Amino acid sequence: MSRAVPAQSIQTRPIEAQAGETRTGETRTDEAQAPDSPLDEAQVRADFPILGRLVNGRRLVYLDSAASSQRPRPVLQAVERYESTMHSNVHRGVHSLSQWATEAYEQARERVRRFINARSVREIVFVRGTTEAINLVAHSYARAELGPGDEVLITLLEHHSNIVPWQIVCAATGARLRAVPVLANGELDLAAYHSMLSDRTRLVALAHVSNALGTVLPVQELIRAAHARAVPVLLDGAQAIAHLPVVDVQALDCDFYAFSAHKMYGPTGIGVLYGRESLLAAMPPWQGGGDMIRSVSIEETTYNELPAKFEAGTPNISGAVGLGAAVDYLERLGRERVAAHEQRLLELATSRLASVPHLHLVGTAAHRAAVISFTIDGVHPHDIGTVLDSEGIAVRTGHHCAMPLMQFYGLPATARASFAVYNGADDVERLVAGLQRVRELFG
Ligand code: 7TS
Repeated sequence: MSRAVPAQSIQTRPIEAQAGETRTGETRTDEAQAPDSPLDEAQVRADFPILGRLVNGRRLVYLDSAASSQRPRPVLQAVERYESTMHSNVHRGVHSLSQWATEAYEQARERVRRFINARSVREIVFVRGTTEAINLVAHSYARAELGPGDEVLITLLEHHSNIVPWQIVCAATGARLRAVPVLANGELDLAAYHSMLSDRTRLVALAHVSNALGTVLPVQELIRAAHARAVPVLLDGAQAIAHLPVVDVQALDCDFYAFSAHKMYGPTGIGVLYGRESLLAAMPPWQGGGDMIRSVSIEETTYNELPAKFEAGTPNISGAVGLGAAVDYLERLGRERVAAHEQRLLELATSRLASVPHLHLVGTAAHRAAVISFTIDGVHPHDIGTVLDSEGIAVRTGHHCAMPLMQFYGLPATARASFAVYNGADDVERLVAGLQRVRELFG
């Protein structure tokens, strides 16, 4: 069971061809753009085939990228090329397809390592997504570390996937889950964080960016304070990874970082757990099966090295390939340019929505990613979403899997517009016009 495939053993170079293909003009994003020039909106939009379709007779305005982003042609092509020219199982065979598949899978891991600046590919575990990454840490790391009297510290603005796994392990171990409150504007109550961090805290788990409000947490300060007490920190990066100008796990000095490919222009069913190698090495496997073992007898099993120890069973190989292509795509666009584009949209949308009568923004933190939650007096958010859909505009309505936060605001739900690289000022105008229509229909 070899993990590394010697380059000279490969007859053709399928992955290089794949990467090359995305550079030959089949995608329209312009590599020659100067790093500080603005994003070419028309070119980027043309990369996403789904944006060409009509919804209810109107050009689709997709403002639900926080739930799942769309995929550009280079990602679709990379997955199709993998599936149609090199699919086999990984880490198993001497035959060529298995070697190509293994190389494709492991090259994707290296791309992810570089993307988040991890020290080693041993720190990059492929999982199904953010949810599975957090559950892995909860069940492998926290279950062994926690006992009665210990505390896990989260915040009130977490997605359910950064709440429920901790409730489950706390119930199993007798530990206590505590949530740091937020301020009315959606920022974290920093004074409360510092006072709640204590000798009992064994783990801190925080959203890097809130999915419901867009708040960007000052994670470096929060991590420094936790580390001063030797408490490890997990960051839920689901909403950060595709939207911040940089995510550098070494600069952040976080211990775990979780994200999903489908929120960064990659496929569903694949995501990443970054873990500091010293922690991952000491953690027991979570799931047992093929690929995660070195040798098995009925009496005893020895485990494979990192990261295979945490990747039991046949993985999502084409998903990893698609994730690798999504990393390339974001890097070609330039993450700073993407973040600047989205910040301009956020400013525009914030000021344009302020012109809609009886509309209230929920969450106005000073540092926000391009997510806007809002309510309109007298109109249920689901009705807002339904009317907008009839106009071809996709937003999410509901509690955004952040029910404790909604409770804090005394709201059952909000409408949420979340922006991505393919949105433009015209989308903001369509949203504002759609909201005027909501007002007309609901008086
Ligand atoms: N953490 C955050 C901050 C999220 O926004 C989400 C998904 C998850 C975790 C879970 O990610 P998954 O890929 O494992 O499902 N957020 C949303 C959302 O805002 N609307 O739909 C899903």
